Amino acid sequence: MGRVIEKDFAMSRLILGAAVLAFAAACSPADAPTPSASETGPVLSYTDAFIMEPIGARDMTMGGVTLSVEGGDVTLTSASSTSVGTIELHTMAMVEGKMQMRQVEGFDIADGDSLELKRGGNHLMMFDVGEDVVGGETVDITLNFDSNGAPMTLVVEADVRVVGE
Ligand SMILES: [Cu+2]
Repeated sequence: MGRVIEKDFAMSRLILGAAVLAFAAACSPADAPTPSASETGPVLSYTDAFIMEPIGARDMTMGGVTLSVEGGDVTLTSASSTSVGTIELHTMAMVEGKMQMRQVEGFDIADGDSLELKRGGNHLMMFDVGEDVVGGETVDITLNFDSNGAPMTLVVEADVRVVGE
């Protein structure tokens, strides 16, 4: 008895599957079926990548980016750029009325969540900034992640911004 029901269920799934396929084909013939998250692992995306142009003769500055992840948890562990000597991951918090920055080992991003690195909050701290980091230019930053023990990288194109603009 149970087997019969199972078979009927499988059959209706098959018909439904065929209908969905036909519909998808009619809508976007060129699109391949989207692989499930378990096949691809986490997928990272970003917006608002930026670096502040260093002020005056300074060679240090900060940058930021908004990162989102779908399909798994990741940890941002480090960042680098050919235009910057060293990039550290920093938090910023009020301590006894003063803004205080602290270097951290990483920033966790849970599946479906996003991480905002920005001015006045968690940020990318940059030392030995190159002379090509000037307003209006773009600079590539490579972000390194750990995803359940597996390394992942994401290269973001950061706009160089000028303070006050
Ligand atoms: Cu900092």
